[in-house]
Amino acid sequence: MDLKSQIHSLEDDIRRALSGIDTQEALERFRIDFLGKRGKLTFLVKQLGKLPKEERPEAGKAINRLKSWVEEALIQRREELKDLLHQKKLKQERVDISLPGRGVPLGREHPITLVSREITEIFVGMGFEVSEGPEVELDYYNFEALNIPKDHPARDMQDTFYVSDNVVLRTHTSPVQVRTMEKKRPPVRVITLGAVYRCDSDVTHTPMFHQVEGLLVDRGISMGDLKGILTRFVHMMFGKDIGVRFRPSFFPFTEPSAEVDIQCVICKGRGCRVCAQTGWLEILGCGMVDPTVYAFVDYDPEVYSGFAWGLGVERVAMLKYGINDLRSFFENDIRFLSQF
Ligand code: 2NM
Repeated sequence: MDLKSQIHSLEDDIRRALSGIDTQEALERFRIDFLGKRGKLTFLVKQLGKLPKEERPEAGKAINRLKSWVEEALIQRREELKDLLHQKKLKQERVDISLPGRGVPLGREHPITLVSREITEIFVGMGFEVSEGPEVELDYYNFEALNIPKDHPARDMQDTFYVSDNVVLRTHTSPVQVRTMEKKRPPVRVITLGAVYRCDSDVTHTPMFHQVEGLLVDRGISMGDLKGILTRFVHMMFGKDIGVRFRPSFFPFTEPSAEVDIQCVICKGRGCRVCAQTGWLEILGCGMVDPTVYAFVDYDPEVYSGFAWGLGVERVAMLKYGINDLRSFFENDIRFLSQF
C-alpha cells in the first residue's frame, strides 16, 4: 500500500477510535497509540525518508495535516469528556429539593410523669399540698422517726442503699412527711412524690422506682376519713364502678394498717392471669399514723390524729395502661414512650 492510502486508512482508524473513547484513560491510550514515540502516525513520518525526493513534500504536508487534525480532535474530545463526566457527576449528586423533609421527632412525657401528675391532681383537688424532699436522706428521717429501729428487718442491707452509717438513699417518700410535720403544726394535708431506691433488681423490681405518698393530720380524723378519701381517689383514677376493699396489714409507722385492693381492671373481678385468679389487685398501703411517729415530731396524739398512705407509681401505670413488663419504663424505647 502506498503512503497516500496508508494516510487515508489511518485517518479512518483514528476517526473510529476517537468516537468510541469515553474515559480520560482511554483517551491517553489513544494518544500514545497514534502520536507516541512508537505510535502509528509517528511510524508514517519515519516512512517519509523512503519516498522518492519529489513525492516527499506533498506526503509530508498530508501527514502534517493529519497530525494537527488529530491533535485538535484530541483536545476537543478531552474537553467533551470533561464536560460529560461533569454532567454525570452532577446527575449522581443531585439533591431533590422537592422531597418532603424527614421531620423532627417530637418528645413525649414519660408515662410515669403522666400518672404522677394525674394522681397529684386528684389529691390537690381534695385540698392537699405537694412537697418534695431529698433523695439522699438521713437514717433518722428515713427510718428512726418512722418507728423503724436499728434492728428492724426493713433496714436489711439487702433493701437499703447505704451512703454512710447514718445516710441512705431514701427507701420511700415518708421522710418528706416527717420533715413536713417537723416544720408545720396541724392541720396538715400533704402529698409527696418522687424517686425512691431499694437494693432489689429482678423482673418485677427495679432499684429505683417512684412513689406518691399522702398524709392528713387534724383534730378528730378517723379511719372513716381514710376510707372515704382513698375510695374517692380509686374511683377518680380507675372509674366509679370499680370495687374497692380494705384488708388488714402491717406497717411500723401506722396502727391500724391496711392494704387497698381494687377489682382487677383487666378481668373486672372474674379472675385472670394479671390478678392471679383472685379478681383483686393490690394498689396501695395505708393506715392511721402511729403515736410513736407523732412523738418524734412533737404532735400531741391526745389532740391530733391522722392517716397516711403510699403507692408505687410504676404499678399504677402498669394497671392503668395494661403494661406487663416493668422494665419498659426504664428502657426509653421511643416506640414504647410515644404510645401515651
Ligand atoms: C405507706 C403505708 C402506710 C406513711 C406514713 C407516713 C408518715 F410519715 F406520716 F408516718 N408517711 N407515709 C405510709 C403509711 C406509707 O406506704 C405504703
